[in-house]
Amino acid sequence: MELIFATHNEGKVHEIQNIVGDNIKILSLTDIGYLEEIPETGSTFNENAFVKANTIYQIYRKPIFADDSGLEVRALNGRPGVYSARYAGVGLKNFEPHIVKLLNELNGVKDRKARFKSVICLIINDKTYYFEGLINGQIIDHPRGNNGFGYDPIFVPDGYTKTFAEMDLDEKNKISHRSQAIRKMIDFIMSEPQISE
Ligand code: ITT
Repeated sequence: MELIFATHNEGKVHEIQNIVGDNIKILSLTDIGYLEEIPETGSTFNENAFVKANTIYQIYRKPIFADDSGLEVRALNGRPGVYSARYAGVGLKNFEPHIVKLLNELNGVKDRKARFKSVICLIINDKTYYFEGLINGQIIDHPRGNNGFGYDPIFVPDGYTKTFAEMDLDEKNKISHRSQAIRKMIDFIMSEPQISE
């Protein structure tokens, strides 16, 4: 089956295609020729995931999902949270300023606890479903690693010594917030014969 993934983030597409394998063909917004940004007007991951999925569903009326995700830092009361992609400014060409801003805010702060959260909103046959994933970890002082995207170079998941950006895709996908949410979505789709046809 084909599923449209309402995202412009190629890092997300790459991760998710690796998880779902050949059974499901993932089409990104670029693949379907939708080049506009979808304004994220919500104040929660659920609301923004719905806005992205529903905007595209209303146009194409085909099975579609969207991911809204972000990094919640305990010492910052959960920031950047839903603002993770726009933390140091909107539409920046590279990600470094967001990381620099976060490390500056945590300068001298002992509590480095943080978590990544992903909420996936799936719309099929006019019905809406949500799937969630979470991973706890620590923010380190200096970026390490070149893989992944976003805040991966400064996040070390609990129980590991590597950052997400030092892991290869398979390692990150075994444990990440997004892979947990996606696996729940795939299990759901496969358990509903009328959907998975
Ligand atoms: P779309 O809305 O087009 O999907 P986006 O990058 O704007 O792409 P979000 O609004 O969901 O996506 O913002 C999520 C941000 O949180 C993302 O840009 C990263 O900065 C961060 N993030 C989420 N998951 C991450 C991960 O697995 N590794 C590193 N950073 C991540």
